[in-house]
Amino acid sequence: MGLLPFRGADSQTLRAGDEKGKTTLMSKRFTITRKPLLLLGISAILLLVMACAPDAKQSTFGTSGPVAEQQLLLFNVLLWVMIVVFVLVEGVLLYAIIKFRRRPGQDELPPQTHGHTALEITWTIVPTILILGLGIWSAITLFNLDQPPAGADALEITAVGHQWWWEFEYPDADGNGKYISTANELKVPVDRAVRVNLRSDDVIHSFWIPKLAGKIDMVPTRENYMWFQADETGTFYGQCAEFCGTAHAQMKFLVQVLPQEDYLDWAERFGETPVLSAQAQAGQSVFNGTGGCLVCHTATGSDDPAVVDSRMQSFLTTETGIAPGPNLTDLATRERFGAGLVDMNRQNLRQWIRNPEDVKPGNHMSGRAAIYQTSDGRANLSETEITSLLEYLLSLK
Ligand code: HEC
Ligand SMILES: [Cu+2]
Repeated sequence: MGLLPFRGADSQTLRAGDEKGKTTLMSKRFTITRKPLLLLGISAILLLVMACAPDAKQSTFGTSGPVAEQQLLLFNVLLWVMIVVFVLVEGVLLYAIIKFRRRPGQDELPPQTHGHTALEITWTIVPTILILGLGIWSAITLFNLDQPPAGADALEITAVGHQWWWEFEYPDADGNGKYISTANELKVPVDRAVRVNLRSDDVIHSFWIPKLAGKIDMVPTRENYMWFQADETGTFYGQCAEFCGTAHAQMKFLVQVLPQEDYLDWAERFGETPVLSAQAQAGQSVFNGTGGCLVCHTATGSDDPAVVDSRMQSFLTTETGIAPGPNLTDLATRERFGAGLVDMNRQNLRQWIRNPEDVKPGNHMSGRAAIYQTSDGRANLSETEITSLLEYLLSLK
């Protein structure tokens, strides 16, 4: 029975000689390949099922806002309609293949017919209605999700993609015209629509917060936009979804969805001068002086757009020295750093300062900052300097 697929060949070639020998040879070959195939099949199914876990941090199957919800609904309906059509069509096909197969001893052609008007009309009209319906509904959803609902008082944000981190600008963060620019962690209020303008300063990136909204590309010289709204507070995970170079897979970000008051509190306090211990003050001197951090990072409030532009110009026209770096003003309030890559704590931060290349290969900090142009790529700073620098960085909140 296991040799069923080979029956046709068998009955012709085996009759002549050693029937038994041939059979065992074939069944042996069959068992040799079956096991890895089975394992492969099981792992493929497991992987597929794991990908659907709605609780996974970047799963699109567990949504937390209206935009992602409508996109998921559209996806689910399209998927299930297609599954039903697939099963129906393949089912009828299999039924016909089996039921009308050629039987042994049946040598004449069966009666030949051509066309069946009722059937042909049905299988033209039903798919047309399905495709038109789903197509029109997809287009309606697309237009519905284009802009936040009228009168929603959306929070306006501009997200700029850089190799390989995110800059976030708030033209009016607190409702009183306060401009904020920060990086890698987007803080937004819960239950309020957020409209995001998407730009890129270098190559094409794609902005994606799987649980809140689908991805939209960030294309240099062209401004795109999208919006989302979070229905619950918490941390959401974002990811660059367009290959943008060496550290593309490590170009992540976090969205901190805060209660309204906490968000406003953050916005109002952003850029206030932090309290610095004596050691942190020593760290600040390293930051502004020997460390050369100031060349690429601002740590005392929002970035001046003109300064960001000039850093960008240097980045484009020189090999080393300057690159636009993430704003560090509220670094210590962030849960992660390195563009969502590692947890924010003293130990990880120390590792980053010593040698960013170890943490995030290819990044433009170790590639360009003067202090890392050493034979082993480690910071040209003493341990005392690094320790006070850490003290300073951890006071930035
Ligand atoms: C040549 C420009 C440049 C210099 C100089 C530089 N950095 Fe950076 N820095 C960057 C870039 C670019 C990134 C983003 C790297 C990435 O995530 O790919 C970065 C990232 C960081 C981050 C992580 C921020 C986050 O939110 O993820 C910290 C912290 C940091 N730098 C601290 C420093 C300190 C401290 C110094 C001085 C010792 C320094 N940098 C010098 C360009 C620079
Ligand atoms: Cu990217």
